[in-house]
Amino acid sequence: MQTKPQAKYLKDYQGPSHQVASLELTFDLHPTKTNVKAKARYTATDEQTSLRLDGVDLNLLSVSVDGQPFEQYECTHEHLLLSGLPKDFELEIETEISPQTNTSLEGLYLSGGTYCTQCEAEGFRKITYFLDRPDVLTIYTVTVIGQQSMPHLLSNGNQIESGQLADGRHFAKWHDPFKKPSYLFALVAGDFDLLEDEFITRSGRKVDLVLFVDKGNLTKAPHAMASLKRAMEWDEKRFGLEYDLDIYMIVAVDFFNMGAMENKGLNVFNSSCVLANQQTATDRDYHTIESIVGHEYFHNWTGNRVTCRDWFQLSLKEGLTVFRDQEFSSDLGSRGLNRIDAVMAMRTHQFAEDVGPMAHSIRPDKVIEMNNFYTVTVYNKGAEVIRMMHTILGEENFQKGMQLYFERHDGCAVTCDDFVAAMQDASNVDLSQFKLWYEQIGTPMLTVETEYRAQSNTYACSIKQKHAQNDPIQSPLHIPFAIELLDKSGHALPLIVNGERVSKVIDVTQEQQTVVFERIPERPVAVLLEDFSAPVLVKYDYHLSELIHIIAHASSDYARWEAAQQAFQLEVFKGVEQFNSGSDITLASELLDTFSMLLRDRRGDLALLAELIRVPSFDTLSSCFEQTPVDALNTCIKRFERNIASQLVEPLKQAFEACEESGELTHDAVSARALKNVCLYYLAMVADDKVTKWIDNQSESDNMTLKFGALKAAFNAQLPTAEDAMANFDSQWRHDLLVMDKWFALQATQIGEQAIAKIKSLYEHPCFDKSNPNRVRALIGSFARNNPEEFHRIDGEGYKLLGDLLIELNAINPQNASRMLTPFMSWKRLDEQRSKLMRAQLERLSQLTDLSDDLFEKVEKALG
Ligand code: B3K
Ligand code: ZN
Repeated sequence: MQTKPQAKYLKDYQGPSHQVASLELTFDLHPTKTNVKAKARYTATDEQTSLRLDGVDLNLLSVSVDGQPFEQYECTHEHLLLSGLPKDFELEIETEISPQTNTSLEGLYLSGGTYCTQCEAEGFRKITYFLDRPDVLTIYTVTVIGQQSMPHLLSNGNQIESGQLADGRHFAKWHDPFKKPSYLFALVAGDFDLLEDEFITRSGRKVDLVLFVDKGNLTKAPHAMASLKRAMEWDEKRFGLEYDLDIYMIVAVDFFNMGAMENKGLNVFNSSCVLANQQTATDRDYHTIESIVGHEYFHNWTGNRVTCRDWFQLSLKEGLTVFRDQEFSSDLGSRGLNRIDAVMAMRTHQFAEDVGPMAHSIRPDKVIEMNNFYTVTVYNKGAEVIRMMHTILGEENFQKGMQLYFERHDGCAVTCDDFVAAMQDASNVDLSQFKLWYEQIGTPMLTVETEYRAQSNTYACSIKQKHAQNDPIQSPLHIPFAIELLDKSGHALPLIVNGERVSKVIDVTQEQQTVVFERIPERPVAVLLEDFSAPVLVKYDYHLSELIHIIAHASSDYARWEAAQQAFQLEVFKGVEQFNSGSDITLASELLDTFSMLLRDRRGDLALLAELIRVPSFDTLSSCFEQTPVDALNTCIKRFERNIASQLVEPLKQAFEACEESGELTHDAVSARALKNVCLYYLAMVADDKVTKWIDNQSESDNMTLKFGALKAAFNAQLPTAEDAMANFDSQWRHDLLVMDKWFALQATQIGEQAIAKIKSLYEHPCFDKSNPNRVRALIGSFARNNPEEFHRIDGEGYKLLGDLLIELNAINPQNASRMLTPFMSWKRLDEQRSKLMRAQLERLSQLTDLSDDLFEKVEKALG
């Protein structure tokens, strides 16, 4: 019988039993018999004589204490328990591990022919026995021994020695002068092409920058390098933070569970988040790469120099670093569009997590498998909480807070409370009520009512806050609520309260609050929660005409997009009713007219225009319903798209033709391509000869954004040419798996009686590989997320496809399996028949005898 995985609780936190002064590691690399020697100086923090080290899947070869063989130990499945120890001693442990058979991609593993490591959160224990917890920081010296066929032997910090060995192998020795926790350790060994550059810091130090990519991929490396240099410069300018080592290395590997990892001085990246040129990568990919390169770089201060005391504090580094990478992208690109991206992630994924069985606060207090908590809540909502502090304090005070945080905690492992305390002390702004954001669970709801009083020229706005049912915190939160009042021409009216001009951010701190704005000459249109100033839901009875007014006239890109989203929402509510009563589903003509006007006008950012006229996704819209009306929603989305296509043929054509697209990577060119692709997507649904020709031409483009845009348009509209186009793409790109991922993702969106069988048959495609997370995510992740029609088939075949795969992944790669399981977490929000079918898949999983902790935790919660 398997023992039930045990949960850990924040309330049980205790400091480490020992401090570690230094750690010397020696790796003798071998695919199945890598020898690891770990020599460390331990000092007990009190009188105890025993030490419990973490270690999993290790073959223990020997233990010695102060140079003498030591036998007073017990070795269990997850620990090494030593007893009868002095207070201060040197411990040397020799173990053997097998990177080749490690398909979990955690610990030391082989990716293609490259050795690499992934230690966050608790992967170091798969390498050697150690106090594998973030509050044990020490100085690492690492020797890597390998074959000559692996010319590059890398670890953190600076290389201090290297040389040949008698047996024809060679070694390299690395020393990292900064104390770090085990999760930031990294080792890489392989044969690469190198892109080298340098950066001079503002204090004049030279830093070598090296990008290691698979042989033959050098033409795809410059964008990541340029992104890194931009990130280094930006962090100096905006946060005053400078890089601290003499070398910064990034290695791209093909087998990786997430985007990238911020190991000190030696980032390991998923190759999909590094490699790009215009032939192989879309503009979106370029943006993602810049933001992830930035994110990992920014961790050097927020995460590495100041790290987390325990894993419950993960948002301390992740929420803050996401906030920093969002600001980086916004300062360098379009603030409005970046905000739209961030809010979309919140609304579509985080709000869904909040109403599902995995709902947790940004600082969770109970965890079974830590890898399950690298969530949109900890990351994205965590970033929103930091953003609210920034809004409340303002940039200047926020930066003072950051400075104080580093002054107090550099080199330490701290808590979210420590961060808030630094912000509060530096700014003298009381954040005691605000701190509840770290504990509350679920999405708070603000109900807003407004009243215009013509006699007094006042506009009263009353706001009521309500917590989610599953929220343990039921006292009011401190919510920065931004509001704008637009006049008839769309200009923001000055906000005057009690005779004084006030900022647009209202501090909502009570359960119910009313603000009366004065000197309002006419009934205004209210823009509520401007810029998504807090991660909350707003309930307000908008009239479609008010939303159209905002879309057409507001000056803020974000407000216009938000209004378009709300308008689609209103239309969907109406459409679902029409579906239920069997009547025709159509988009309101006022909305179509507005889109038509915008397309003809083409003022402002074309990428924004592309976003304005895009019908929100199934997942985004389903979050507006307590129970997802699957069939009605699928029908509405399709009908709306066809409506736009058929009613706006001319303006869409006009816009498509008018888009000057220079083929460059400037913001304007990227925006033009975005609009072109949206136009083509719609036009393909009503394709005439002209449109077909445009699609054919664009499919030949050597710019991947355009090429793939055309392919997607043809495939989605099931044009007669689509099948050949897909086959051509396949034969053109088989040599490039990252490009093939786009093809797999598109294949996954196909519909029709044979869809499931066809998607399943792609498992046999020569490029597909279930042990590679990128392939799995491209095909099956995209199926579950972007193909609601087939995934939610009423015969349950879509759920079965995912269920079958999860059973296989559970044995290969539990972390990836657990992430892929997420769509099943919302089974309770489906109709009776579908929820039964989904539940049946969860039950199948729960019966597995070798169910991983990762899946166990989520399945148990889902079924509980
Ligand atoms: N810190 C890593 C994520 C590690 C995930 C472990 N399951 C990447 C990042 O957030 O920057
Ligand atoms: Zn991060």
